[in-house]
Amino acid sequence: MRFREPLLGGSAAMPGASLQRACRLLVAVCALHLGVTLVYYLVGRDLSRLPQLVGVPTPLQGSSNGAAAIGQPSGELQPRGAAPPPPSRTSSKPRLGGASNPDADSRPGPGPGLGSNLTSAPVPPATALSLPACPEESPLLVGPMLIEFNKAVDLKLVEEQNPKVKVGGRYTPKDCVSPHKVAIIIPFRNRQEHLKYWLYYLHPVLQRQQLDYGIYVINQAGESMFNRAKLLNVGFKEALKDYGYNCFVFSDVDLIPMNDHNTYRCFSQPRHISVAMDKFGFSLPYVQYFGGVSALSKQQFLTINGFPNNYWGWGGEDDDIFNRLAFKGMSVSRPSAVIGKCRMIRHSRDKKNEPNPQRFDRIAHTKETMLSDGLNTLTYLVLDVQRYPLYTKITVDIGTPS
Ligand code: UDH
Ligand code: NGS
Repeated sequence: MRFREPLLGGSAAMPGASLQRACRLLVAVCALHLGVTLVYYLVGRDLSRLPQLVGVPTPLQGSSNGAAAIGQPSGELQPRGAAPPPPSRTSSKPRLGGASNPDADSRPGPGPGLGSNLTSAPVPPATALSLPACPEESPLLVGPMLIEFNKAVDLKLVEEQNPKVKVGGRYTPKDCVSPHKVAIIIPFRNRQEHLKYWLYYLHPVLQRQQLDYGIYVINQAGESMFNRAKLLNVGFKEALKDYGYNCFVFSDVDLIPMNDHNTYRCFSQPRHISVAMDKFGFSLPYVQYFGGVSALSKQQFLTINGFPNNYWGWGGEDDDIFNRLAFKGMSVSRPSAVIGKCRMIRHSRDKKNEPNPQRFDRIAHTKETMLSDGLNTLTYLVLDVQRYPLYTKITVDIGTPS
């Protein structure tokens, strides 16, 4: 009571005036609080959304999965076990690709007559704006997986088991924006049975890894000597005509990872993925080994002028790639031998892929040849593009040994 009178002043005579005054004060304080809250909300909202709006990727470098020195796999052990689930089309006609044909390279989307269900913007802008970035490590991973090749794969079933995979073998996570826009390039000829296993095992893994990916099977036309590295160069160029991929995983068709923590994405240094193959007793055959499955960012690939085009037949091209990386001052990033375990589908040697007698001489000269043999001299003719439900198959004439 004592304090009320001075506070009320001249209006002390009005009944309930002190209550009125107190209410006004309360309203003012509330308004101020609301205003401050609003400002904080707006500022906070902008900050958290900026990276998604402009598609700022999580930096490829500095990951916990990151670089290990060549031949010194980084430790990233992950326990637990789970088996993955077990295991059609559109087309086009010849066009030139490669350095000799700038037209083909500037194709913004699939060419005339191509099954062109793929778009260059798989995430509609409105959706992309409201999605958070995918976490650094996917929460969907299960760890070790049982891999076996004793049951035939039915691709129709694989399609049904992977309903979120779009035509051409494209997938984009629905609930988050992945910074890893990965084109997976598979060199190929007459290995359909192996491809079926690959699709059956890899699609679920790649989705759990929350990658924004597409599958490209680069099929060498004709009967001449096989050329793995040149097919991979073709895959790089052709995939970029579909979408803004920033990462390229080059995978043999017969290699399956045994642990989904072995992420098929790029790192600050070129990544060797198949580091512990069953056929080598789950370890590297030699420290410079870079064969099987590897991943290079677009920039890493461009820095080494792509892969060599002139390794016809088996062997040496992966060593040449390793040399290119070394000459450009890069190191190789690897998962641990536990995470990097993988199985190879056993098979006999393919016809027209006999050991290349020139390979030792070639790898001795990578330093000079890498400047004049690679992406800048790549020529080929695309004969056909098929967009199957689970992969894009590009049939290509890459010529014959010169
Ligand atoms: N490839 C084909 N078709 C071929 C040759 C190679 O698709 O005719 C592809 C396929 O993706 C394969 C990759 O190129 O996984 C590498 O082929 P490679 O022959 O260099 O390697 P791979 O590990 O075989 O398949 C090594 C020789 C096997 C000898 C086995 C003797 N028991
Ligand atoms: C090396 C080859 C590599 C090949 C590796 C593993 O000797 O191209 O063996 O081959 N290098 C040379 O021949 C110069 S594998 O056992 O997987 O067939 O990748």
